[in-house]
Amino acid sequence: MGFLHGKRALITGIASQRSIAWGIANAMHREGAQLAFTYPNDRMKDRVDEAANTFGSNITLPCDVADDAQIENLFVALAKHWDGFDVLVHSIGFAPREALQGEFLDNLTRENFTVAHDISSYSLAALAKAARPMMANRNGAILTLTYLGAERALSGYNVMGLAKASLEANVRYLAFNLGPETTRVNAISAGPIKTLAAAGIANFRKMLEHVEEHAPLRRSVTIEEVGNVGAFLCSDLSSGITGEVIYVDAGYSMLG
Ligand code: 0WD
Repeated sequence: MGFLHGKRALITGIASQRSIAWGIANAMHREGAQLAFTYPNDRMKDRVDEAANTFGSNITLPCDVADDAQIENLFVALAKHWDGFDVLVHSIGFAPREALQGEFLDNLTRENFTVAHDISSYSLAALAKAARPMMANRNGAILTLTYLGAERALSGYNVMGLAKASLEANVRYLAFNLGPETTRVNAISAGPIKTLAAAGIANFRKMLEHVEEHAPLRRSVTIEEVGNVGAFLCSDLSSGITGEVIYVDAGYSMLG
């Protein structure tokens, strides 16, 4: 029996089979969790329906996290399938493409800053708040994805680094707030992986090559490796861990 047997998990952020959320869904499915999925717009619906099908689920629900009404409706709709659930995976990040070109100040605007923080950080707390009545007192877990650019100035990551720093603080405040009702909140800081989101970062190829040359394991990581740690962090095996950022990066972050 898998270590997530009996758990119900809502997974956001599947955009393709290369998505980190795909790796997490795959590991959670293997470990026995029942899954439900969100898609951000009609264009993505078929792809997410297909993913759900792969993982033995027929629950796919719309949710663009830029829209308060869609966040609220998501849990009204989910409640028609499940009376409660145990795991929320937030695998969502976005900044306007031009903000990830050039140096930090080149394309910095109030609008770019706001959008990056809204979609990449605020959405975690907004989803956690709306999910709260369905997740409380079940030894549940919330998981998000962050990147080393939150704590180091990395060329090209620009305003996304600020948004990820906010996201990591968000993890700590949520963990503090939700701990008394037995919900844990953690982040995985993943090494660079070639996904659709990564394609928007001008320097991405260079970042990947640098990691492959210098990380202790002399390679980057896979969505399977991130998925396995995600499944662990959302299971009762990690019941003593909350408010943490766990690195799945082939050891890169500890280099001087
Ligand atoms: O190297 C990488 N790929 C890393 C990614 C290293 C470390 C962290 N991460 C983070 C990302 O910043 C993000 O938070 O992992 C998370 C997942 O990213 P991913 O798997 O690399 O990228 P992708 O497959 O593109 O999934 C991100 C998805 C969106 O995909 P697209 O490509 O359509 O932007 O985030 C979702 C969407 O599915 N998303 C939204 N979902 C709901 N509402 C929204 C939105 N407004 N915007 C984006």
